[in-house]
Amino acid sequence: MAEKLRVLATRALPPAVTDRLSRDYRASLNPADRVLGPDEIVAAAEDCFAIICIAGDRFDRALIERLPASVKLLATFSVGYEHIDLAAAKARGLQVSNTPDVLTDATADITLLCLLGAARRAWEAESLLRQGRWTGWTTTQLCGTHVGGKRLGILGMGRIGRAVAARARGFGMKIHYANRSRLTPEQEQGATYHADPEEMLPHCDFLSLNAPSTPETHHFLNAQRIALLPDGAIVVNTARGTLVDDEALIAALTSGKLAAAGLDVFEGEPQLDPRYLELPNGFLLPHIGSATVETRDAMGFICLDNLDAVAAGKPGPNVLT
Ligand code: 8YV
Repeated sequence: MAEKLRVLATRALPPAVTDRLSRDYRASLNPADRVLGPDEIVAAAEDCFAIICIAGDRFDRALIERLPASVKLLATFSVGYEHIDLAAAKARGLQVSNTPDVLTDATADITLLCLLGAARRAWEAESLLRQGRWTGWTTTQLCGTHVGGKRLGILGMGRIGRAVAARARGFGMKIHYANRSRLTPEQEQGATYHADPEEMLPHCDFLSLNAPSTPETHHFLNAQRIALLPDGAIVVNTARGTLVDDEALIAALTSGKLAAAGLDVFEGEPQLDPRYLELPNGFLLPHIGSATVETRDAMGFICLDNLDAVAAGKPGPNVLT
C-alpha cells in the first residue's frame, strides 16, 4: 500500500475533520493552535503535499515562493481568499481551494444577529441585567430601532448577501443592493438594484457589508460615504474589517450620525481599535460568522474533498487557480 501523503494544517481543526484527515493522510497539526510565522510554515511544510490554512494566515508571494516543491495544494478553511496571492500560486503551479456555500447560512444568520443586536441595543440591555443595574421596566427604557418596514441596503449580493436578503425579508425589510452586476429577477425577489453603491447609500436605513476584501472595497465605508447615509442609520459588517475606515465609523457612532453598528469583523483582528469597546452603540462579536459545529465541520470536509481530488490527480471541486 502506498505511503500516506503528508498534510500540514496550520491550525487545529474540528475533531471530526482531524479524524478524517488523520485516517487518510499523515497529518501534521499545529498543537499550540497559534498563528505560525512564515519560517515555521516553510519548515513544517517539508515533504507535505498540501497545506490547510485559515484566513488569518498570509500566503504572500514571498512565502509561496519559499514553500517546498512537494506542496501542490493550499486549501484555505475559509470562503475568503484575500490572504493568498493567487497569481503567485498560479505561477508556481500551486492549486488553491476555498470553502464556498457551506458557510452561507451561518454567516447570514450572524448578519441578522448583528443587525438586530445593534437595532435593539442587545449589548446595552444585557449589560444592564448582568451588572445588576436593572431596577424595573419603563416605557422608554432601552428603546431601539424597529426593523420591519425599513430599507436594508446590501453591498455585495453574492451567496451571503442573497441569504441576508432572504432573512431580512422575513423581518419585513425592503431590500436594496449594490453589486457589480444585476441579479436575475428570480434572484432579485423585488430588491432594488443600484449600479452605483454611493447612489444606494441615501436609501439605507440599514447597511450590510457583504462584499469580499479587495482593493476596490478597501475602506468602502469612509467618512464621505457615511455622510450619504440617512441620519440614524445602522451599519452591519460581517464581511471583512478592511471594508470599514474605523476612524470614520467610530466618529459617526460617537457623534450620533449613525445610531449603531453591528460588527463581527475588524481590520487587524484580533486587535481592534479600543475605542469600539467604549461605544454603547456597538454590538461587537469576535468573527464568529461561520462558527457553528455543523458549518466548521462542513468547511473542513470541503478542504479534505479538495485534498482527495488533487491527490487522485483530479481537479479539486473548489480550486480557484
Ligand atoms: C472563517 C471567514 O472561519 O470563511 C471566511 O472567509 O471569514 C470565516 O468563516 C475564518 O476566516 C477562518 O479561516
